[in-house]
Amino acid sequence: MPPTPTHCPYCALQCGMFVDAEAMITPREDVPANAGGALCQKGWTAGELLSAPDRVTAPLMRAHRDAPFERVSWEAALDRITAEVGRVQDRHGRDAVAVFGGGGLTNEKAYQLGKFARVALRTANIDYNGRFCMSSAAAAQNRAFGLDRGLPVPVTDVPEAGAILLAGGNVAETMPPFVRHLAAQRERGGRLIVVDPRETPTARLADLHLQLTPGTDLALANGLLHLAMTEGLIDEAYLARRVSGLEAVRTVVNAYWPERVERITGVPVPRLREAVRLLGTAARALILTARGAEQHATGTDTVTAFVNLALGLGLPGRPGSGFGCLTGQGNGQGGREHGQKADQLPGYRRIDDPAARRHVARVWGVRPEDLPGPGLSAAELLGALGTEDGPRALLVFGSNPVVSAPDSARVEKRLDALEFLAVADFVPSETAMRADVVLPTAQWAEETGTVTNLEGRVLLRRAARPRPAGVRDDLEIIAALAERLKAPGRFSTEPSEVFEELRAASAGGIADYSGITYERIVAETGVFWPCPGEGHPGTPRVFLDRFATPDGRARMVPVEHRGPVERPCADYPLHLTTGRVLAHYQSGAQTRRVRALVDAVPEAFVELHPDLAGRLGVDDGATVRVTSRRGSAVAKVRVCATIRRDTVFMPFHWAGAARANLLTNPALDPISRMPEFKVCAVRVDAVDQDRGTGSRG
Ligand SMILES: Nc1nc2c(c(=O)[nH]1)N[C@H]1C(S)=C(S)[C@@H](COP(=O)(O)OP(=O)(O)OC[C@H]3O[C@@H](n4cnc5c(=O)[nH]c(N)nc54)[C@H](O)[C@@H]3O)O[C@H]1N2
Ligand SMILES: Nc1nc2c(c(=O)[nH]1)N[C@H]1C(S)=C(S)[C@@H](COP(=O)(O)OP(=O)(O)OC[C@H]3O[C@@H](n4cnc5c(=O)[nH]c(N)nc54)[C@H](O)[C@@H]3O)O[C@H]1N2
Ligand code: SF4
Ligand SMILES: [Mo]
Repeated sequence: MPPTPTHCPYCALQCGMFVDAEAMITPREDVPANAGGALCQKGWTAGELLSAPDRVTAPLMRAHRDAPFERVSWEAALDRITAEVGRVQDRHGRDAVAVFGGGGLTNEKAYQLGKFARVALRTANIDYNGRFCMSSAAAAQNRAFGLDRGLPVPVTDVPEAGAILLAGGNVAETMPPFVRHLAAQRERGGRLIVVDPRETPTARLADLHLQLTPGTDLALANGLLHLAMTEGLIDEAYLARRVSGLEAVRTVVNAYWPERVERITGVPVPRLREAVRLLGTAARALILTARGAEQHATGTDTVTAFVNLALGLGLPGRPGSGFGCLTGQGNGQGGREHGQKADQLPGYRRIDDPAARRHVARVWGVRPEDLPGPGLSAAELLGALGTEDGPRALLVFGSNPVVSAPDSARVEKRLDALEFLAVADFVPSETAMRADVVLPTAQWAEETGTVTNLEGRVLLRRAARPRPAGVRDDLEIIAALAERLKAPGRFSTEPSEVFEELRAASAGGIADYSGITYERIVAETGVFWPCPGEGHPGTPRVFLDRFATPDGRARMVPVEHRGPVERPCADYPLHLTTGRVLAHYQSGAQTRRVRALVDAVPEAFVELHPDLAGRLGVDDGATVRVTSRRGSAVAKVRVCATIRRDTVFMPFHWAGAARANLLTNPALDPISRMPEFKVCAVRVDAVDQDRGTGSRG
């Protein structure tokens, strides 16, 4: 059998790859995202997880949380879930059963899960881990442009940009093949500006590194717009024609003079000037944000400040230019469009919009008045589990919040307070191991479905291998539960049939997929949404003629710097920021089971500046305890001069006592409901291995 062309199971770049019958992986060269056939180490080794020794291959069940799991039949597991759902809903109402999804699910699964929650469970409470991901960028783009797509242009436009500003993204580790597009840009004389408190491998590629204090991006962006205005780099004609709200923004950014911005951000004035000059004089320029700028309690306003800068320079809607966000998960884009969000119906429709409810109810064969309203957002949903008014039962598909949610010790308590927890996963994740029932699901190479990558390009993943005996895929699980719950309408287990229904449900919505077919995706190597008809070419570049707002103009919104919720103080004198390393993915549930990746980075660590390490009297490899107002985590020291003296960094890929999320602040952005993953106040104590005590810093 020839190898099957498909895409990577991990990040939003969705590199093209071939998978053969032995699960060997080789790169495809026809997919623009990884043109030339690059893959990162995670992609190359993705096949190993298919035969992970501890892969779940039979449903697991236990009578109560302290009992050991037993392997049971699918009938027994599904019957138990149905009975528990019925019992909880009879006693506490429909919303007492909640669903938690993931941005790694294909479009078909995300769509079906949203439909299942609204039609089979009839609960308002479904949300997903994308709230922890790019939701602030989504909220800011919706507010400014009326539409939220990761990149406004295909990756093939990236090399054409004269200047790129990347705020809070470390693509050299999080999307390594993307660096090729940046390298091509450099070769053509383009310049790269990176905004990051750490001198990351990405920052080292840049012409200009703005090494700001964590949580000060908003002031930086306002300061850059201030300079663009005072230095005559503003595109007045474009603003007059295409944008509203300039005057209010001008008033606010007036107060962000360079010296003040240097004081807030720690970035020297000459660097601010250089950044604005590069951006403002390039014929084509891109301003991009990623999690570093977005995962803050002021994330939506921070991204808005960068959008304002882009609009001031006249970039959005100009060929090869614009504002964009680098989405994160494999289907981070599509996963947020088709209804697994608490406030949303398929096609990026609002669940509180009567016309949207009528349209989707018709496709689903139910009455609009039978659809629930908006439910709790991810962090609030997790926080309410097992409380008096909160959900009493939870079904999880595609997330591992015990490791990845903020203040995760509290999340463990909330999960343990549930009357019932079921998790569908292919590995015994930390969250699955707290459940009453675990349902073994198929993996990416064993099933077919579409994903929408960071460019807004809809791609087809194809089954390349049979799944192990005993395993079902998510669509089969959802269909079997829907049938037991006597749900109206149809829950197909055929991905292509689910996609046909998704096309109809999304038709006329913002994320309109009605013109996209599996055949077209294959023939055209992906189709860009919006694509409102089979004769429509798709939309590789957005906003060329108008923005997706009612009057077609983009909206500038004035925003003020407020800074992080927690500032360093006497007890917690350092900033903690968190993020990723190349070898591991997210909660680590997948990559901590791949040998080469474990060998590459075997355990959690905390980056300390040499001065700080010296003050603490710790060397590279020593063990330290990092403590915030929420709790403590223990990790090995990595001494590096690439981090600011006032900041420490921990990746969040490890479980147990090494969890960065034991420390993080669950404070939420008021608009996107994004937690403040990227900054909280901590202290670091050297752990004397013998006595468990040590010095403080
Ligand atoms: N190897 C790997 N790749 C991944 C993933 C993974 O887990 N591992 N996950 C995927 C997913 S879901 C996502 S969302 C993306 C995330 O991709 P990125 O956003 O690139 O990843 P992060 O490491 O979370 O954050 C990026 C940078 O933000 C910086 N930062 C921290 N605080 C601040 C701040 O206040 N301001 C600014 N400007 N920068 C700050 C950090 O130092 C870090 O270098 O990666 C995707 N790709
Ligand atoms: N401190 C800190 N915390 C963070 C972040 C940070 O930067 N700092 N980043 C946040 C971000 S951006 C994200 S996206 C989240 C991600 O965090 P999580 O939501 O925990 O993401 P994963 O680790 O990818 O978890 C996915 C789980 O679902 C399983 N899975 C994968 N695919 C499927 C599927 O198709 N079906 C089913 N049923 N299961 C599947 C995997 O085996 C795994 O156990 O973490 C957030 N947490
Ligand atoms: S960059 Fe992302 S999509 Fe590409 S191989 Fe690595 S993890 Fe997979
Ligand atoms: Mo993410």
